[in-house]
Formats: sequence, C-alpha cells, structure tokens
Amino acid sequence: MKKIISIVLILLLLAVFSKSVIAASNNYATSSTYEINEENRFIYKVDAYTPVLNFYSNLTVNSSLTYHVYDKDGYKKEDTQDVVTGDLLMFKNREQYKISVSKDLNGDGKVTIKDLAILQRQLLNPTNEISIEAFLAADTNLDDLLTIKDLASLQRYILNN
Ligand SMILES: [Ca+2]
Ligand SMILES: [Ca+2]
Repeated sequence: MKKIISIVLILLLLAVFSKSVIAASNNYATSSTYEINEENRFIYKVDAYTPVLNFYSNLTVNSSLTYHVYDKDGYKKEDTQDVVTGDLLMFKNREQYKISVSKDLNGDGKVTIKDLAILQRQLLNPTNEISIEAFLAADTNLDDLLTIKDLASLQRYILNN
C-alpha cells in the first residue's frame, strides 16, 4: 500500500514537473560561462568548487525578481558555500533551474572516486537510471552520451587534483 502511494505521488510530481516544463517560456538567466537548457531548466557545466557568490556573478539574470541558490532539501545556501549537483536556482515566483556541477555525479560538491564509481556502474549497466543532473555532470565532453571518454577524463581529473 505504501509503495502504491509513493508511486502515485511520483506520478503526480512528474505531472507537475512536465507542466512546469511546458510553461517555461522566458529565459530568466543566461550565461557565457555555463550551459543553460531553457526547455528543461538546467544550468550545467558549472565548475566544481564554485562558491554560490561566484556562481551568481557568472549569470546574467533577465528578471527583477529576487533569486537564490537552494540545496536539494530547500535550504537557502550561503554565498560562501560551494554549488553542488542537485542545487536549485530559484526565483521569487518559484521558477527554477536545476544546477549540475561538472564531474560531481553524487551531489556532494566534490569530485572523488565516488563519482567515478557511479559513472563506471552506469557504463556497465546503461539501463540504470541516473538523474539528468548526474548525467550532465558526467558528460564531460558534452556529446550527450556517457562513454569511456567521459570516464577517462573523470579519472584523469581525480588523479591530477
Ligand atoms: Ca561528488
Ligand atoms: Ca560524453
């Protein structure tokens, strides 16, 4: 019974989500530093270890509405905290972009062997579902595919940092 309720809840959330995707029409933010997918409201290719304040400074916001970065639990982040995969840039009217930090697949803001393990698992079993923000974080060469090339560049990054 609990399982059915959670499935129904997920379906409801999906319905709300797809509706908000359709409703998304104006561009609230642009950036010459980051990639922005307006259709699905993702900001990606954000460097790991970017403090919230630096993240703001790399955005051009086309709105008079106030905005902040929130963590995945809905808490407003301090300017000095690093942006992590799964954070949200939310405007006062609740319009929001999901943030994906490059190479941070698990959303802890760091690039470690844990992120490598997730990508390895994903390549071995592509039927696994990882989140879109984790996919964007893993696709380091931005070819919309997760391949051994992304794994190699993630590995290289971890070895050199
Ligand atoms: Ca990580
Ligand atoms: Ca790729």
